[in-house]
Amino acid sequence: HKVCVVGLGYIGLPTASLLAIKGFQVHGVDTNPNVVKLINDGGVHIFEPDLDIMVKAAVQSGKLRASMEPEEADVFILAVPTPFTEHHKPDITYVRQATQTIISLLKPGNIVILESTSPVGTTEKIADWILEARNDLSLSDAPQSVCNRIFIAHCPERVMPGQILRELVENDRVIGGIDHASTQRTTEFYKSFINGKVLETNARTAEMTKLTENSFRDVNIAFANELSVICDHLKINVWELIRLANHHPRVSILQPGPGVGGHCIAVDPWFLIDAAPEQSKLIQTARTVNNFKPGYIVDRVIEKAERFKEPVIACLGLSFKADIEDLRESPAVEIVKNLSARQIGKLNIVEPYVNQLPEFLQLEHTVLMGKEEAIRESDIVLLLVNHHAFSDIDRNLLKEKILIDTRGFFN
Ligand code: SAJ
Repeated sequence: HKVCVVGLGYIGLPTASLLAIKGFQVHGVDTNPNVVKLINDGGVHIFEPDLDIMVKAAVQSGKLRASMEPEEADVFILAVPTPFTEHHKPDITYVRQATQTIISLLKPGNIVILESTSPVGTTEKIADWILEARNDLSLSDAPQSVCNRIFIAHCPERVMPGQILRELVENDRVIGGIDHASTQRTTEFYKSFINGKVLETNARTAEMTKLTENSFRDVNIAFANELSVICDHLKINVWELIRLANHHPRVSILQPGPGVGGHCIAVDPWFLIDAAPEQSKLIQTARTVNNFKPGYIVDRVIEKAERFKEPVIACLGLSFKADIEDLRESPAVEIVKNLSARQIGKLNIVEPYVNQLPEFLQLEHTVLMGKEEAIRESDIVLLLVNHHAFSDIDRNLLKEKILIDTRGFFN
């Protein structure tokens, strides 16, 4: 079997290399020439534990090759970004473009799989785009057209950054075909390289399942974040509160933090809200609660900083969550940017996963430092990311400091 993976990002690249390791001939496609070259040289452009080793092995085995153009294959996997516009509308331009690039290559018997998290109805749109351009292909099981048929399905990615390689193999997968035969063919394909269960449904339900999973998490984090604000008001330790409440057999509260970041949990609920604005009140409120949190933290820091003439604030962590280097859509970045714009003092920034500050933070009053040095020199310590690398921080260093611990890390 030959597989063509379109989009070599956080999902496409690990999937392409896993398939290559499992023995498929894999052709990876990316629109960025630097990414293509790097991968063909056995390198990676994203950080994910052990991904570098896997890509290298896949390329060296001769089973994985990348280019800017797709090639004929048996299976096509689309793993391109599905961002939202500034008005919170889903933007499926990349899915459309990726589909356009493979249309002329499709042959009867091919399977086209959409892995990108997508608004409900996207898989049906892919089918429409393909069949509009290729009237020689069909989705029909009628005897006269069966030899022309192709298979189209959605199999939403479900992996967690930081654990992608394990979850890619172990997680159960939901597969929703545009019709029953598409579901079956796609199921057979996934069963050949993953260990998790493969659960069959239709395309719209599969799309909705993925959006539901991430909205579930967003709503539950919002609950924890709301508790943290209530607890501040009532002078109760929210971390202790949650720990105690979670001893109840049917209570399982998530952890509050500085806000919700990344390109999934903070984005996907909008796909549901856009499709059913009147029916999605709770999901909308969760977004509001989580988006409120960074500004709330900034206000808490400013309150404390006012006591000092020239406050120095140690900001621990920039990434959107623990133990990864991804700064995109990070509430920690939003907070640090905001503090920096207000010029309230010097910011000693600590982020073990980067070698230099992103350009927008390269300012006179911001400096990237080692953790202990940054804390020693500071008046206020602002913990933003619960990186494992912070766990050996000498607690004595914190004694004289004002601590704002957004993750309950030092609790
Ligand atoms: N967060 C909290 N408190 C928590 C858990 C998370 O504040 O208790 C914050 C994190 O710090 C981070 C944000 O939420 O800023 C999102 O982090 P995450 O770990 O919840 O999720 P992601 O974005 O890394 O990955 C999610 C996963 N979805 C679910 O767990 C339902 C992953 O399985 C999906 O594949 C991924 O989104 C995706 O690509 O959609």
